[in-house]
Amino acid sequence: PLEPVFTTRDGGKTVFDLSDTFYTDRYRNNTQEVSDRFGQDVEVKIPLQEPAKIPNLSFAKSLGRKKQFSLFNTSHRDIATELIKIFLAAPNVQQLASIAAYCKDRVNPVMFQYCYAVCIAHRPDTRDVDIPNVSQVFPANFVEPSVLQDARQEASVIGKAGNRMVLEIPVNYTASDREEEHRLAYFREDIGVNSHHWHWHLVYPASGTMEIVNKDRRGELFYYMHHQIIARYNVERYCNNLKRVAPLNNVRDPVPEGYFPKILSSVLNRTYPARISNQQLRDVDRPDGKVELSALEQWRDRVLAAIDRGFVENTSGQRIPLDEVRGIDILGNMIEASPQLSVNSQFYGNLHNEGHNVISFSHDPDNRHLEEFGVMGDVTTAMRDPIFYRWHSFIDGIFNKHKALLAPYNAAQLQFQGVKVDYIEAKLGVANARPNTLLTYWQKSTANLAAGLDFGPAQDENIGASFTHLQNAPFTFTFNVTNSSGGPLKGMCRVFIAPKSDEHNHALTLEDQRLLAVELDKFTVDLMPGVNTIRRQSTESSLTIPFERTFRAVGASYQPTAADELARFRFCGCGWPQHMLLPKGKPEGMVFDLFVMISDYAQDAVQQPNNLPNDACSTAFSFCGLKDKLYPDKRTMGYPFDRRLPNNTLSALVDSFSNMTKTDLTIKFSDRVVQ
Ligand code: CUO
Repeated sequence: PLEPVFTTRDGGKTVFDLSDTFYTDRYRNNTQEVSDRFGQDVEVKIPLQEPAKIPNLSFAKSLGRKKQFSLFNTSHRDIATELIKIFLAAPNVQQLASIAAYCKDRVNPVMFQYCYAVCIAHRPDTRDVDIPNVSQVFPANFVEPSVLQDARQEASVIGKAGNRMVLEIPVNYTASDREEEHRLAYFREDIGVNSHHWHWHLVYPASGTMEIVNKDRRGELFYYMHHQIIARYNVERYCNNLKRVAPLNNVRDPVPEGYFPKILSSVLNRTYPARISNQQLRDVDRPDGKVELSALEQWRDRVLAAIDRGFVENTSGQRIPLDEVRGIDILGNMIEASPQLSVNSQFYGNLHNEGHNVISFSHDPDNRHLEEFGVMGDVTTAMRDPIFYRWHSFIDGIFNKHKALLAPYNAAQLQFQGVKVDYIEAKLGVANARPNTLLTYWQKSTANLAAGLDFGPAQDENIGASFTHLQNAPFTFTFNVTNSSGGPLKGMCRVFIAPKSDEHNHALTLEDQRLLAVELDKFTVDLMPGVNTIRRQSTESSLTIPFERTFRAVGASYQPTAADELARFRFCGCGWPQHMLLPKGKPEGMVFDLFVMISDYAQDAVQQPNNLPNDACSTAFSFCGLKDKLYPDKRTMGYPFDRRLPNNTLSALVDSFSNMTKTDLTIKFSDRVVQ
């Protein structure tokens, strides 16, 4: 990828001009090539300053430019941490630009992109600088490779963007219907789902400097964001008549799920290695990392024992209780693990990360074939593989065990005196729509691949590629709420859906339902005395980001409006894609419980440490938090479904508490493609 390092939100084309000072010696004799790279029609050229100090990049030598970079690999992460420190230490943005330009072609490109994006996301003076979406910078990680070949051809043969064909990314290219797991490929291989996951790990790095790692409740959010992904995946499996995913509890068992990714690695121009069906996992012993299966088992046993005992021990032997407030956060950082935030990484190890490594190298654990890691080795691509969900179900099971050992929520923790939710509905925004019947279908959309094509067209030109993804018709929630307290109240409205029955149509217990509950939205409401009617659009969800932020939506016939441009320049990719807000449902309709609870905001409110306005990007706070602020909900994440509840059924629960209610919600899937 050779796109300019920076774009700014001023609406103009800005590049940092490398033509006078050659930070990479190879360019010195080829001024023409340098100016070609940035196109002729650049409006603003910013000459780069000399870096005050040329950074010593010898620490990055062992991760070659053609090696795959993995955030799960400890030595790779240590190298990235050094580069991030260099970027963060730059005294101002001009110096940062110079240093970044100096480093860009001298270190591993994928690591560069990651470190650069982490730095942009964390420096106060780059608040207004875009982080290019990973699916545009490294499109090879997201689409079937023959499309990229066509894209290059299209770019080189057809000069004007307007005349170029929109290329089509095929659906169903990774497997056939003989493979049951392939029914979920639309979820696992969704560009928005994968780019969200990459951005999440970028916003919440496990290692780096303390100031970027040590975020409010990051361990808890690691648990919650991945827990919700597993809940969503299991619900999606029910929609496709599959049973829940089996946790990968035993690393000695062969893994029945094979996966053949067929996407290209960004640095090697070869496809990611595949994993055959029934692969046995083995000890990894490679030049840049070793891990034994027995270590995974030992760490697992120590973590589970700590949960049973109700405390962890830090490096000086002090006991720290795994209580109902801090316990989950401690466990999240310890199991992921974050070397900086784990209470004792020597003892509790690096369970989740090393599991990714063992799985991702199962095809060549000792490097005898000189193969790189499979898709599980990188946060950009891991969610494509069925085994991601098995591994994360296992990790989620450990967290859930801790939660299950806490006392069930009691009435005082659930009720909101004086508040009664009388009525809820979700309704499509079309005339004569039936309440509580929602719709999903396929949609064909277009994304621009231009930024990620080496020697492709200039940055302002388009290579449109169309792809088919799940979509839901927009809808509106309506709630009627009575406030009989006599004065105004403020509440937090928490909206979930939960499946009512499993793949055999057996009714689920509340204990099953709470682990499968999918958060749809969370927002504050002001309740005046008397009856209140609250309306909320599905597009306002606290989980999602709009399409324009997931993809830079351009194609041959696409003319961006001012609002699109604004969205593009407010680009920020952490957030569940809006088009995946609802599970697919079934053609005949699949019935869910739509659940709403209004909790007492007096107990939910968080006193923010600063008065900074909310960052324009911070709209998907349920999964991504708020930039530079505390997580804006004091309850533990997932409340009220993160702990056991005092009733056996959801009906009994909502009957016991007036501030909750539920209704049947049907999601119908229509198997047609809307352009
Ligand atoms: Cu996000 Cu395992 O943590 O991939």
